[in-house]
Amino acid sequence: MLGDDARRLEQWLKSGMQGAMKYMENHFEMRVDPQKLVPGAKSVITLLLNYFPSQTQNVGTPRISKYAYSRDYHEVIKTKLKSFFQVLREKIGEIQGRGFVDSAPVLERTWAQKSGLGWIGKNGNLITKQSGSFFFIATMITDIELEYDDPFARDYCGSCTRCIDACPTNAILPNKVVDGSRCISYFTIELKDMLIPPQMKGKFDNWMFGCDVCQDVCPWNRFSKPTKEIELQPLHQVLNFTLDDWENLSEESFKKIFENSPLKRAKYSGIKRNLAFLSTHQTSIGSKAPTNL
Ligand code: B12
Ligand code: SF4
Ligand code: SF4
Repeated sequence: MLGDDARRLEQWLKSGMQGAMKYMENHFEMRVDPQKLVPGAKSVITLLLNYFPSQTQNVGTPRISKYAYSRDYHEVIKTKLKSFFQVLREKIGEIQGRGFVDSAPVLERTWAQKSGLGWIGKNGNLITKQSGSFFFIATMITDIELEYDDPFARDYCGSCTRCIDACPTNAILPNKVVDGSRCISYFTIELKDMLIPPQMKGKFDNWMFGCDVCQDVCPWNRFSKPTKEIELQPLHQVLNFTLDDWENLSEESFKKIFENSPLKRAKYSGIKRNLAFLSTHQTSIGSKAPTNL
């Protein structure tokens, strides 16, 4: 059962920082108590998978967050979790439990910090000293007792405020609170069937799907190394599509090319909306400086 983290989540929800992500309001009890999600749970195991790509998109094209360069990580990680369970069963004997990545009511960053893997940065992300923050978090909740690691006690952000200063929409608030309803990732991916509010005009810095600004500026990400995971290699369309390619992409081709990609979460209509928002509200596509029309 989580104490402080439960209160932080409650406060976040009360302030409406989930915006239209109504799923964040569901299953509060499960989210703060793994025993409610997996009856008989005794341990939480946290795993990280690096997704930092070896190549980046061409400059000047609509920008995609690095986590979405490859095929969908949910599928890649679910397969890995199944094999890990198999290995554990062979080594330890019959164990029960479930593995999760991203979509279940689990406070994944909290458990990663409690498992001793890293600290929560001012940008809200879990950061490790060895490799920064460009990794996915997966969580296994099991009925076995283990020798538990100590929580990660230190915070290596110090007096740095680079992420706060660089966030194009001022979504990063004091005390490591990120207002989800102001984040470009929310507007470009999670906001379904709705227009992006006009107050955001000129602020997206050419991001079409997700946003990496608060991680790109983080000094700890100097230590990021390209992932060796073959399943997470970038799709060549993500790297090479020009603005014209995106604008002329048909729904049929979108569905075919991005069938197994995170981009399908925004749907064709979402990508088109984002492109239209960028072209109407940016003076120069691809420029790094925020443009205000
Ligand atoms: C909803 C969600 C979003 C929303 C809202 C973001 C948010 N701030 O919550 C949106 C769509 C905006 C989003 C964006 C992104 N997301 Co997201 N998202 C989630 C999701 C599904 C739930 C997060 C959640 O519970 N939020 C509620 C808030 C209250 O919880 P929290 O931010 O996790 O904070 C908790 C802890 O950090 C802790 N905490 C907070 N402050 C402090 C302070 C101290 C001192 C301590 C000890 C603890 C602590 O308490 C909080 C809980 O009460 C998780 C998956 C999951 N099930 O956990 C992925 C997840 C957090 N997202 C992830 C990623 C990669 C991203 C993006 C980088 C994607 C992108 N490039 O566009 C951005 C980053 C934006 C940012 N700076 O946070 C990864 C994070 C990996 C990492 N290294 O941390 C996750 C874990 C998915 C995964 N399985 O890999 N996301
Ligand atoms: S992902 Fe982008 S918009 Fe969201 S908090 Fe980070 S810098 Fe701000
Ligand atoms: S940019 Fe600076 S303040 Fe922000 S998470 Fe990284 S180290 Fe912490």
